[in-house]
Amino acid sequence: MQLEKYQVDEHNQSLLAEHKRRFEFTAHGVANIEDVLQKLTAFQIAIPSWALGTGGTRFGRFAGAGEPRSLEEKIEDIGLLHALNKSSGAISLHIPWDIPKNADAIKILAAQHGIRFDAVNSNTFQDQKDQKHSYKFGSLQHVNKAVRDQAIEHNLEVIHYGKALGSDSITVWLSDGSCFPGQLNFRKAFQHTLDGLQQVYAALPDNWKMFVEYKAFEPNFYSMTVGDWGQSLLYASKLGPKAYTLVDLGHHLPNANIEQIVSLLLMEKKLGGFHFNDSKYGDDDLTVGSIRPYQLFLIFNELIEGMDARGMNHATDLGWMIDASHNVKDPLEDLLQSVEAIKLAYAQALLVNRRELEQAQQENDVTRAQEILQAAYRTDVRPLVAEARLRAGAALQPLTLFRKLKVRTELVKERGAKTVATGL
Ligand code: LRH
Ligand code: MN
Ligand code: MN
Repeated sequence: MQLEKYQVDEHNQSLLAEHKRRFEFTAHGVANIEDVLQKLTAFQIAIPSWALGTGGTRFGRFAGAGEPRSLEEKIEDIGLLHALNKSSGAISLHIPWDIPKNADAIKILAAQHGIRFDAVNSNTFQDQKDQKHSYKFGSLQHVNKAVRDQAIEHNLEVIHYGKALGSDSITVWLSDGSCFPGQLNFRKAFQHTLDGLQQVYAALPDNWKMFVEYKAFEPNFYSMTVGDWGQSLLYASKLGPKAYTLVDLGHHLPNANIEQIVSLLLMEKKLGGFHFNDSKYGDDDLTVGSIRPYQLFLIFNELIEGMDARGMNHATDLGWMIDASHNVKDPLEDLLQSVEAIKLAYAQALLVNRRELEQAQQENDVTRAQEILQAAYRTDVRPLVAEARLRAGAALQPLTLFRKLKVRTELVKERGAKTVATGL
């Protein structure tokens, strides 16, 4: 299924008068409105290839209908999202869940939908069929060199696929760790992992980045070999200037101050990118902004502060990816909601009066500082994000149009009711 321009135009036309009224009201209070709109338009968020089917838990999976059956259909799905919101112009591939067998054709298809390839992800947390050595006791940390070499080889293969697609970064997330005290020699596990990452790093093309993603727990529950931002930063620092820390919002212990982590990583030039999602307990992978939207705003507030301090380009200097997938919603609707939540938090953070905030901080005026942040957070920025979409040729209300056009029903007609996408 493909969205036609006239369908978007008709939808926008029907909502235009009301939108203009709301936009003018909000825009009136924003001094640098054109700058804000231009930044919102430029900001693109990569969609993970593993989130286009219904996610599961270890207790079961309830497959949706009309799920994409191939990488080509996943790209078509992201094309639909991008046509609706003009904010999802990138895909992040997980290999071997999605192997681009014919990279040239895949690249052309993606380009037709205005989609580029963001970070490629390696997978040494599952055993694949025909794989020689098992990752049951880890991959790069493994006590057996043959297992470590196999994991290194896989990462090199992922870089190879990424190069063919025009990607310029690899995300390495390791599930390595231990489940019980005494199982692992922490020092040796770290050194083996560092050695493996160094070999992968050595194979990076000049313009590539490596993102080292950390996670506090799961699937290992006693120790994780890349368990927090300190450990990730240690690896990234030892590896060199092309290695960065990747922050997945769900990968912290409860109540972690993620915005402070972000600020310091940025200061150290070691923040590489993001996996956006939301959670109440652990790595819940829920829709972005569904549980803690204020935290998301505070993170964006630090991102903008830190990126502006270093003269960075908000849209292109960090990797922005969603990493959310779950059991109960239509994955495409869910992704539309996640992208919208990210853009709303970004828009709110763009409205923070930085000069006044700095002054309040300088004067230790704590009350005023809080007022300034919350004034931005409590602004209804939905009309600003909608206006940016309108100017980019997208839908004023992507979710409404998605439902009105019965996109899922069309996809079920094309693909059938019983289809299962690859992924978690
Ligand atoms: C691990 C993780 C990591 C994986 C993805 C599927 O929890 O966040 O980024 O690649 O989930
Ligand atoms: Mn992740
Ligand atoms: Mn995760």
